[in-house]
Amino acid sequence: MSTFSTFSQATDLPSWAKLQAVFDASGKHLSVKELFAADPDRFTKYSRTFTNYDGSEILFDFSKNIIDDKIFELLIDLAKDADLETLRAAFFAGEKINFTEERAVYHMALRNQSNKVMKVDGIDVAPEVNSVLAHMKEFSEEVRSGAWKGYTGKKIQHIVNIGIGGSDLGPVMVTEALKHYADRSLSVYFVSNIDGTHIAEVLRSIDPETTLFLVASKTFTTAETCTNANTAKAWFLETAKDSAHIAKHFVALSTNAVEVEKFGIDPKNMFGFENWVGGRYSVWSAIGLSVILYIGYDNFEKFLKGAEAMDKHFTEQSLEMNIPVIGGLLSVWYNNFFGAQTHLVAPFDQYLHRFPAYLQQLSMESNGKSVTRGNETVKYSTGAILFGEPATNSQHSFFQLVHQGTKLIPADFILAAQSHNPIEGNLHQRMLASNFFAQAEALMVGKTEAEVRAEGNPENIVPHKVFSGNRPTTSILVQKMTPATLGALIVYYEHFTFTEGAVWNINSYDQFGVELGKVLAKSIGKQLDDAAPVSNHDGSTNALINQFKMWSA
Ligand code: G6Q
Repeated sequence: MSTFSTFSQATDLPSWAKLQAVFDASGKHLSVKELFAADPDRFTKYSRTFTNYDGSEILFDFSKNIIDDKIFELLIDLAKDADLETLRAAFFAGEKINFTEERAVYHMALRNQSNKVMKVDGIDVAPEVNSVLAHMKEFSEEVRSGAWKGYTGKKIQHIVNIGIGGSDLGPVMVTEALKHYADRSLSVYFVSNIDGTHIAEVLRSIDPETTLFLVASKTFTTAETCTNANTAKAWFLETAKDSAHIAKHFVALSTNAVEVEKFGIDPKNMFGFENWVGGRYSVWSAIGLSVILYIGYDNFEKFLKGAEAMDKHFTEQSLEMNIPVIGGLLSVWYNNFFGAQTHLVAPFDQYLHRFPAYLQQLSMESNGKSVTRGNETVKYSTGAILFGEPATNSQHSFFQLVHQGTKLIPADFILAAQSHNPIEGNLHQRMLASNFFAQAEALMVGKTEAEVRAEGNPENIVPHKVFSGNRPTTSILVQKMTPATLGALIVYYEHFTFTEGAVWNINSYDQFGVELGKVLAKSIGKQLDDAAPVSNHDGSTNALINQFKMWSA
């Protein structure tokens, strides 16, 4: 067993067996509507308010979930039985809880705005974090003010982040989410896909004289990023000619100084971080440079402070009051007892349109695991399939299945009370908000046969218009989607994911699953260099490759 595992299978935990018994006896038949009718305090009992460092608040309403007092108590026991608090202490002490890669998981040190001593391998990492932040501040101020000039003396207008996975999804999501705070004279672009279309389309919109490329790669060896960065460099040099000009137009966000230098980027234009920052947790690091350039350093600092406040909440609050712990435990409840396969996150916020995509990586790369921390195959279901789209758009597409399908789909709805764009006398915002409330209510309350009949529907139509209801939602109401709020919200989901992983007894911090396909792609890539037919794969793969060779010739 790894040092961080004190049990084998989550199903062996005493509270798991108790939860199973309660589920079988009554849990699966609980009606949230009836629980509300019976308990006027239900909302108060199951909602929690998070107070951010700036005094702003976020309301997490868990009361529409299928739980009662007994289940809530047993879920908390489950966290205790799984030794969540011990693992959390190791996590925040910089211990190597990512034991398969022998790494600490210490992105919390990147948002250590209160400047605590935070050690990895006995060394305080705070000074290094602060020095990179100071470098990013100085650099971003130069670029934003126009003091930093392109090779022909012009101010930078276009920022292109070249990176993939964790070196892309965070920056894309945050720049979109906080666009309200952006310097609109700058445009940001993100190139991630190896599909040449991605970079080709971006290059069509920019000008080499006024473009700054950020090559974002922790390892600086990722095939997609290296290929895209080389394409960008070749495109730039077509106009700029002299490779000395690269210094003004390419910077690197990486841990690999050797490869950065080989690429031709001056090490003083490199913003570093350490291997205790996992890719999907790296938006808080140098990987966030595009965010800083776009919204300014002060706003980024607020983003970090909001994140730090949620870390503080997570480490200091009792399990019963701990918002990410409750969220994660409810996810286990649905996943493992109700057999739910999915987790829907629907932001009622257009600025958050990439938030579900970001959370998909956070959740599914972290908890898409089937081996315990004790190296055994898990005997239960782990990571949920996370999906989502902003509402109200999603209501007009897949919400049908959420309301009337055969599957239980636990959902999170997110709304900011104050819109950044209160246009038409705030009409849009009121309509948006009314949908936020209505969807959660409708999913819980449903519509009975009697109600459908009373509406005068013909008898053969009645069953089609019935809504079973009792479909669980968590409503997250923020005051305004500020940098501080977004920081806290992301960290809510980070520690939600940690909680699930702690109970499932899996290592949430490695990602070997993405390796196999990468290795195969490399060897097949070589076979695509010529027209000779291949025969060393399975029948389907051989036929597909050979057809591709014929059609692409
Ligand atoms: C995230 C993953 C992965 C990673 C990308 C990019 O946790 O490790 O998504 O971020 O593969 O890696 P590089 O930053 O090294 O290019």
